[in-house]
Amino acid sequence: MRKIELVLALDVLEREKALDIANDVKDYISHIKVNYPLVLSCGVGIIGELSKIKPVIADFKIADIPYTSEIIARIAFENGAKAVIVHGFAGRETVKAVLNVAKEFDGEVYVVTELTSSEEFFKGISDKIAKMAVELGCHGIIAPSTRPERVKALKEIVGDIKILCPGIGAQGGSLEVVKYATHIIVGRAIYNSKNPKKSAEEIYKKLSQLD
Ligand code: O7E
Repeated sequence: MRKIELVLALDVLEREKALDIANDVKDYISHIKVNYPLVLSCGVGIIGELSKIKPVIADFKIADIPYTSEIIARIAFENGAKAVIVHGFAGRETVKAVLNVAKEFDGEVYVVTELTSSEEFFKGISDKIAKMAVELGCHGIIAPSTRPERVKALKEIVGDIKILCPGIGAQGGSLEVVKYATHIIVGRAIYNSKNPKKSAEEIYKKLSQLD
């Protein structure tokens, strides 16, 4: 049976709260995704602290020139990240630069194809981004659960690399994407819940049943 993992998007601002929630839900998640809100509030050292609980995906949405992108990726990996997220639209050279750093740390690189919130400037582009991710040997893509038909199409392009789908819960994404995804990324539906552990458990169980 195919197992779909739950990734916690930990977009809270306080260190204590982040660590408490991560500890609380750790039995139900495979990774913690750390984004700018937490790192800009607590400092990059939070990646190392959370890594002691679960592997961390550093979601710095890297989208710069190769030189700068490499530095950003290096900071993430040096602080204990297991994977980084890069924007595919930044181009092949940027993705290659990030992959080179990842190799040094035995880390992974996930490429954003199109955003859950808007496809305005991604139409016709995201398929090319997905192809590039596979050609370069990236480990996964980020694809929108808000548009399951797009996740299906992207899956046909990328085959067996990881597909991480944000948008379930607060953004109204569809669990239909479990047919194609390897990971579901959930933030507010867990960390804003009155009982994050219970909410994470419910989503985890739902994923197991849908498998
Ligand atoms: O809506 P939530 O609270 O469940 O959180 C979703 C998380 O996934 C949040 O950290 C957001 O930045 C991220 N995300 C999207 O919501 N949509 C996307 O298209 C892509 C991401 C993401 O993780 O990819 C990195 C760019």
